[in-house]
Amino acid sequence: MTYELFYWPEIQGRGEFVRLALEDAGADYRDVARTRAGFRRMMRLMARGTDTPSFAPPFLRDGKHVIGQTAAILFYLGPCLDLAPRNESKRLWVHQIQLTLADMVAEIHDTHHPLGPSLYYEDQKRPARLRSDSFLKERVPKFMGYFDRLIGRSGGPFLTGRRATYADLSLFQVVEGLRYAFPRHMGKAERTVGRVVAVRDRVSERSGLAAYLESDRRLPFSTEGIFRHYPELDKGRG
Ligand SMILES: N[C@@H](CCC(=O)N[C@@H](CS)C(=O)NCC(=O)O)C(=O)O
Repeated sequence: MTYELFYWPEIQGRGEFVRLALEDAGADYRDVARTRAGFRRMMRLMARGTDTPSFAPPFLRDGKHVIGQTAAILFYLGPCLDLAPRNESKRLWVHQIQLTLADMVAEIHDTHHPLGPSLYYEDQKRPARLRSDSFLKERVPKFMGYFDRLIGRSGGPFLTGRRATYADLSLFQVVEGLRYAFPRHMGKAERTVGRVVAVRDRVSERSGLAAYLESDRRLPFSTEGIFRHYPELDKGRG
């Protein structure tokens, strides 16, 4: 059965967290909305046409299941793709970590849109500077320090131990996105979270992912996505 992934066609966005898991596992999947007809189907499915309509993409269809919310999709896919532990409490632990990553992703979005998605970045530049400043100074070390400690207490090399899970792939994506958005700041901030950087490096070398990252299926980061590079927001503080 081919998985169907529904996400906006021109950005990595939150769809990328799901895509990384599918690509890592070499799963058979289609990025449905990358064709015009598929895009229309995505909009129809959100409006009606399923008993479990999503508020926003990404969502995934696997046979009779239509699942929205990035963390819920990964919770479902994890065992199927061998990217989650079999043991229930360990699986819930990975889910908890993924939800914390989702919290961080929401804060990353708010660095450039602190007043909400209805206004353009250009209309909220000043609040965005204030928000980015405190995000870089306080929240990056708090989140990254937390993930770094988890790797330490698991015995490593990954977040929950010897085997990589979808949460490690998501941590990779967060580091990549932050490097794109805040290159000056991250150059310094990464020095104190060596275990997180090591997870990022290990994940990038996994065979399925390395091939994907080189392919044209991996869309570039841009100032349309969640991670945006605006030089004026990147303070270069470590
Ligand atoms: N909590 C959801 C958030 C989904 C979400 O915000 N999707 C964005 C794109 S990344 C969107 O299309 N939002 C439209 C909206 O909020 O109106 C998840 O993690 O999947």
